[in-house]
Amino acid sequence: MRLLPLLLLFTLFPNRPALAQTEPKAASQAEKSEQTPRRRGGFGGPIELGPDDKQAYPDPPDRIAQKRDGIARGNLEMVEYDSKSVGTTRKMNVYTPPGYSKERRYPVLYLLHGIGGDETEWQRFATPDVLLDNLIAAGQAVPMIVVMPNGRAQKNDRATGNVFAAAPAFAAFEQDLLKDVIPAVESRYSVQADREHRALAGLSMGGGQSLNFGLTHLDTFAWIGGFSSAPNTKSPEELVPDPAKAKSHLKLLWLSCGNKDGLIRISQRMQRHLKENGVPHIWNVDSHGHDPTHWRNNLYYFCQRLFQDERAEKAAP
Ligand code: FER
Repeated sequence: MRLLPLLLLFTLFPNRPALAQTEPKAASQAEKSEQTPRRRGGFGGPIELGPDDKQAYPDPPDRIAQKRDGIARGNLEMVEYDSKSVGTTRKMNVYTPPGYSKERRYPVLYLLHGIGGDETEWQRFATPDVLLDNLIAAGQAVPMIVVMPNGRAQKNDRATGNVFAAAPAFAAFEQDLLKDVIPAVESRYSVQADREHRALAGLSMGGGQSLNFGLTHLDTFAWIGGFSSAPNTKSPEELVPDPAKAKSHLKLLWLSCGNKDGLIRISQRMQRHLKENGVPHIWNVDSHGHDPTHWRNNLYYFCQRLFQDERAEKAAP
């Protein structure tokens, strides 16, 4: 029965198309320490927490996403590019940092949305422009360009109807990203066009894409992040077949998931593989679900590590 898998998905994910769970209240420290190791996920499947599944970075205050007075602001623009791989003109939302100038070259973060989203989703969920304006003003992130493309590489790339039916287009985006998006960005903006200045991260479906494309293109990306990565994530053995290569090439590999997110087993498997094979990574399990606050908070901390070496690292709660 071809319908059965779809029916199953609708049962597992009743709140499509956004697929973000309603925001649970952040758990207090006391609630966190009373966590039972196993509970119902409600989204995706049962959740079993192990000893490594801990919060690495505290929940930041909401003011991280509030516009501050008296600081320089970057710019957001929706730009179009011709995609040879899809055969259409496509859109991407691009943030350039405060004082962006052609006299300088900037590193670039490519940021990928979830299955129910499009090129506007990250901005709606997490205001990366505000997070970065605030971090850059405080000296806690380096000025960078953030590119938010549409990860559904098909002619009709709107998130309408059965969003799960577009899963193959999320896989096809690999070609669009490598052959169309990145060249378009590098010809239009003043960028540092090498692996050490290119990052790839995403949420859910986009987290799976980031791990799939990033870990198999270590010559293109040195900084990779998967937040609440979805079941489109390939197996850890396929993505990290050569741990020594991953270790020598990666500047940062960030995995995160909420401990109320029924997709956590995907990230847990990857984390275990990395640990068993000695590949350094960040594993941040907070007390959120499959929701925008988790994505915002992890983007916030991820950006503070990006394009900086360990010595320059400063964590800002
Ligand atoms: C799935 C469950 C969730 C899946 C994708 C998702 C491709 C994506 C969720 C999201 O992006 O929020 O089985 O299969």
